[in-house]
Parts: sequence; C-alpha cells; structure tokens
Amino acid sequence: SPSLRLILGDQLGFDLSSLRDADPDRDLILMCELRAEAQYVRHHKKKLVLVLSAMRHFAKALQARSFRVRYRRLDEADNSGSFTTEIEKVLQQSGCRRCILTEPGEYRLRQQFEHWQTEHPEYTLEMREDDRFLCSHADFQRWAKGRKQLRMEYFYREMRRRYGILLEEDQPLGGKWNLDHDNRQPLPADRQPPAPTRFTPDAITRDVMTLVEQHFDDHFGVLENFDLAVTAEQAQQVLDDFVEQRLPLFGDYQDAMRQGDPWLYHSHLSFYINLGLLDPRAAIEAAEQALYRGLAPLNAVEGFIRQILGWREYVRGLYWLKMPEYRSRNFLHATRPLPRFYWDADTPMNCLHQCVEDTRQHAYAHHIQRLMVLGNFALLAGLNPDEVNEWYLLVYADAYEWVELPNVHGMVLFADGGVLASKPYAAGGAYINRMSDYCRQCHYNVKQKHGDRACPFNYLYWDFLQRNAAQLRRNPRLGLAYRNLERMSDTQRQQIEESARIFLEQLD
Ligand code: FAD
Ligand code: DLZ
Ligand code: SF4
Repeated sequence: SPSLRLILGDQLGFDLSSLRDADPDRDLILMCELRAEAQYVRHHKKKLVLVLSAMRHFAKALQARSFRVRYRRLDEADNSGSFTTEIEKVLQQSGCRRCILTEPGEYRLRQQFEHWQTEHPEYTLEMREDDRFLCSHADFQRWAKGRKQLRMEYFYREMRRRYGILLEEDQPLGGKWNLDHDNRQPLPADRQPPAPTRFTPDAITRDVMTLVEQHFDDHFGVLENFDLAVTAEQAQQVLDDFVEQRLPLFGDYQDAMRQGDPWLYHSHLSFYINLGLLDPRAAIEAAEQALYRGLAPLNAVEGFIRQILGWREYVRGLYWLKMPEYRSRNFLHATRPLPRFYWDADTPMNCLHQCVEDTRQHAYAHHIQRLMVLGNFALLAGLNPDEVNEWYLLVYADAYEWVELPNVHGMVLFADGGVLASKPYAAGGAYINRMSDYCRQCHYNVKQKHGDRACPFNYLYWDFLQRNAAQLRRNPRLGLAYRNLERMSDTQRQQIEESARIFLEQLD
C-alpha cells in the first residue's frame, strides 16, 4: 500500500533509510519548511539559507527521479508550522495510513513524533534507524555497557577494527593508533592556505536569501556573501578540493589559528555531512585512498579520519545514550549570563573578538577556535551552560543538538562532570599565543599574570581552579596544576583573585 515519507531538513540524501524501499509510482514524499525549526533557537542567517536552499535543491533532485514531492514552503499561507500537523493533513488527503521517516537527530523532535503516534493510533508512524551513522544505537550501548569510563580513544580503536580502516593485520598502520603528537604545530607566517571552495548562489539560493532577509532579519549573523555548497554534487567538489589541496597539511596545522582566516587546512565538510549531502564513509574513504596513493601523510589522514569515524560517531552515541538527563547537569554550578560580546564581538580581548567575528561572518569557526578561545572563556568565566549551549546551537551552520551538546556541555564546559572528557580543557593565554597570531594585536599583554593589562585568560585560569577546587581538586589529571597553585605565595593568589574579581564584575 502507498506510504508517506517525511524527509527532515538534515536528511538530504537518496540513501536514507526512509527512502530505501520508496516507489515513485506509489509513494508520496513530504518536506516542510517550518518557522518552528528556524526559531526554536534563532539560527544564524547563513545557516537558514544553507538548510532551506539545500532542502529545495534536494526536493528538485527527488522530482527529477520521478518522485512526487509535497513541499511546504515557509511563507505559504496554510503552512501549519508543525511536522505532525502537516503529516496528518497529507495522510487525510491522500488516504495513506502509514508515514515512514528516518529518526530525527534531535531528542525534542523524536519526542514530538512519539507523542503524536500515541495520540493517533489510527496511523502508523514508522521511525527507522539513521544508518548514515557508522555506529548504531545498539552498537554504542553494547560498547558503553559495563565501562567505568567512556573514552573516545577506545571507541575509536574499535571502530577502526570494525571497519578495517588504516589497519595492518589487526594493528594500526604505522604502529600507533593516534599520531597527535605530530599535529600541534602553529602556522608559520609565510604559509598561505588555499582559498576555500566557493559557489555562486543560483536562483533557488537567491530566493531563499530574500526569504531569510524578510522573515529572520533580526537573527544573528551576516547574510551577505553566502557561498556554501547546497547540493550533493557541490559537496563532493568540496571534498575533492580538500583532499587535493588541504588534507596533506591538515594534521600539522589542525590546532593553528590565524587572524582573518578560520578556514585554514580544515575540510569544511561538517555542514554537508550533517545535512546528508555527503556520506561520512565517502570522506573517510577519500582520505584513506589519498594515503595509499601517496598524496597525503599518515598523520594527516589518521587525524582526519579520527574526527569523523571517532569523534563524530562517539558524540552522537553519547548524546542518545545520555539524553534527556545529560543536558540538565551543571557540575561546576556555573551561573554567569553570556556576555554581550558573544553577539556583537565588542571586546578588547582580540582572540575572542576575532573568533566571534569569524562566526558572525561565516557561521563557521574551526575546532580550536570553538574549544580553546570561545569555549575556554565560557569555562573559565563560569558561564551558564544553558545559555552557552543555545549560543553554539544557533551560531554554527553545522550545529544540531546531537553534535553540539556533547561538544559544548561535555568537552567545553565539563558540565557533565567528566562523562566525555577526563578533565576540563582549561588553559591560560600562553596556549592561545603559541597557536595563533591574535595576541600580537591585542589590548592585553599575554605575558602579564595579573593587573590591568594582563591577559584575562591568565588570572581567570588560576581563579577557575581555585573557585572550583571542591569539584576538581581530586581529579588526577589536574594534580600538577593544583600543586602549582598551592605553591604560589598568598600575595600571588590574592592578586589573581583580585584581578579576576574586577574583570568578572565589569563583565556582568
Ligand atoms: P575538520 O576539522 O575538517 O574535521 C573533519 C570532520 O570531523 C568535521 O567535518 C566533522 O564532521 C568531524 N568532527 C571533527 N571534530 C568533531 C567533534 N568534536 N565532534 C563531532 N564531529 C567532529 N561539529 C559539528 O558538526 N556541529 C557542531 O555543532 C559542533 N559544535 C562544536 C562545539 C564546540 C564547542 C566544539 C569544541 C566543537 C564542535 N564541533 C561541532 C566539532 C568541530 O569543531 C566541527 O565539526 C568542525 O570545526 C567543523 O569544521 P570542519 O568540517 O572544517 O572540520
Ligand atoms: C535546522 C533546520 C531548519 C533551520 N529548518 C528546517 C525546516 O524548515 N524543515 C526541516 O525539516 N528541518 C529543518 N531543520 C533541520 C531540523 O531542525 C533537524 O531535522 C533537526 O534539528 C534534527 O536534527
Ligand atoms: Fe586573547 Fe590574551 Fe592573547 Fe589578548 S593576550 S589575544 S586576550 S590570549
């Protein structure tokens, strides 16, 4: 019998589990642009353009394969604004009894669909596993079961073995699972990274840009100069260019930061993998092939594959294992409101100014900017996890809660008390100075430890440890840091505390 297939905005691929047995002659496909999805957090304008334009392009691609697509545009007068109401309307009109969908990536939507099914037993809602991921819920649960700690590194090794990636016999190619010690180099001033792959907006994208301008003009971020990929073909082009031009140095400069350039040697693929425009397996395979063809070294290829086969799968597994409790923890009792400069970039701390500005412009910042600048500050200043999570979820064009939450709540804020990370990623200004050129153009002095002109990260780091001693003092990985703190004179400790107090007071 005919069925309705609902495709969500981040499910834009023909290999989707909900489409696998679809019959163009019989079945009907539903896609909905919804105000509720654009505004449950007020997404960056470029993110809205990306998602809506990619949706419209995918609907066209489905039609080109003879599928009948019911596509609800955001500004249609009778758009009800909810997935389940739209499903119900189409089921009633078409006489279908069954709606098939691939499970949503976010908990709130899964709940919404499950709730609707309970209220509407006359229909069947068939929610299928999202097998774009390489680790199923069951596999992750099996891996997690009985473990005291859920460390990514061990998960990653198992994934390598399961998929036979970068292995010799049963051992890691090159003898080590992890080549990160080769990978922490700053970017020399004379290194010029290749320009990122850009696309000129077509008529569909231009329409969407007008729509976003009309309806969501007060959202965060710059709309102009949108140049991201919006189709599977374009996403493949980004992957090809990455492998050829940037992958060879990806490892070396993975942690480096440079003023005015967030793109560097990164892949810029998270947008597309998360939307379904690019299969993560294709990215992993392309990198592995580059190694075997002698086009990229092992430290680069292993580093890249670990991000996708390791981190990406691991955070998604953890999210579904721990939700909904995960989000409500606040291990460090952090309560400070998010300072305004996260929105307007107006701060004399140059590293933060630059990273917010990159984010505003591009709905992108690379990993170390998110973790060691924007995140490190949020951790050290004790910012409220709910506000920080919401910020990250709306500002980045690759952000969905399944990937945002473990990275922010766990990795950055340590609000989960150490489920994800063994210790908080706290650091002083020296780290940022080593890995970037931000400090040279800053109002503050990165070498100074306290006082007016001292880099705030320096005293906030020690003040953070002191403030959170009850929660962190017994963490074995922080033993050395606490011993250094305790070795300081009382005067030193008071100066730090005083500088931190003054700084944090003017922040509020
Ligand atoms: P590359 O550096 O080229 O990495 C390759 C790929 O690996 C990425 O495309 C991505 O698919 C994957 N990857 C790398 N690191 C991670 C990670 N920690 N978790 C999951 N996947 C990873 N990534 C998102 O996709 N969405 C988010 O909302 C998001 N929020 C983050 C928030 C914080 C605070 C931090 C520290 C990291 C976050 N990340 C998020 C992970 C990472 O920063 C981005 O995936 C990456 O910057 C995207 O750019 P890229 O494609 O150029 O990545
Ligand atoms: C992110 C997003 C946005 C902005 N808009 C839509 C939309 O209008 N219609 C839609 O189906 N999906 C959208 N999405 C993606 C969903 O929010 C996404 O499916 C969930 O966050 C689950 O990952
Ligand atoms: Fe950032 Fe401190 Fe460097 Fe300024 S001196 S850029 S605040 S790390």
